[in-house]
Amino acid sequence: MDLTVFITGATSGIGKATAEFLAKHNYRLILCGRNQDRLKELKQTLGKQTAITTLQFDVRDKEAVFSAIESLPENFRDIDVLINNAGNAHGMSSIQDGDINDWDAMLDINVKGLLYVSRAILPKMIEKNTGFIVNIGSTAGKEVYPKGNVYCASKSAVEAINKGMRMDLNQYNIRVSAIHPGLVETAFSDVRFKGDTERARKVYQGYKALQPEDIAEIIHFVITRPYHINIEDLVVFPSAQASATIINKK
Ligand code: 8X3
Repeated sequence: MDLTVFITGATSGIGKATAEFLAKHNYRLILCGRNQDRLKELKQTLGKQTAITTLQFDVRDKEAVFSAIESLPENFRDIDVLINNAGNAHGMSSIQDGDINDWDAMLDINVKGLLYVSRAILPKMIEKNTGFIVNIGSTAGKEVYPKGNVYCASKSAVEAINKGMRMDLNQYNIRVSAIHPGLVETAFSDVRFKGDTERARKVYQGYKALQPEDIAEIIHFVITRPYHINIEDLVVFPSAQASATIINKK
């Protein structure tokens, strides 16, 4: 496959599964993350299947975002698809008990980070008059739930940015799409609950949660539609989930 795909948050969860899935289909991949060791490992393993380059930066650091993208080797500069996947939840508290550092982290990563990366990549897509941006949102951006406050706000922002991007980039022939997963079994809850693994595991117990590979397959489906088709908004729950708070647990 002669498409170059740029993935943020590629070292774990949905991002890693997507990198693995797309590597199998021979996409050229630019894998981004904060952890250099994990990036190196991915380059070694997936590099056996396809062309890979890695960029180590924190999406919160705008200078690092722009200089990393500017440093891309010539043969990886022509980005066809940007998957804005990096994102996390930090803490889960009532608004009056919220940790301000957690709020900053979620808004900086999930919202501002997505904007910085997109801003750095867009000029070339505009120049080429083609491209595809896939924003990984969340069902938390569709429905607020108790103690979800700022995380839900950050994902609602992704939803709004996704719509705004689609309008503004329409004249440049750039497709913009959002995928909103519900409960996906990854390290998401470990991060959210700051290493309280028992609490984290409970989130996925008693039913079959979505797996990161499920979302990877969906992303692949979305980006392989013929160019006249844009799946602009895709919401996916595990079958046992009916809303943020209704989950049929055994
Ligand atoms: C992840 C889904 O319901 O934990 O974004 O917020 S949820």
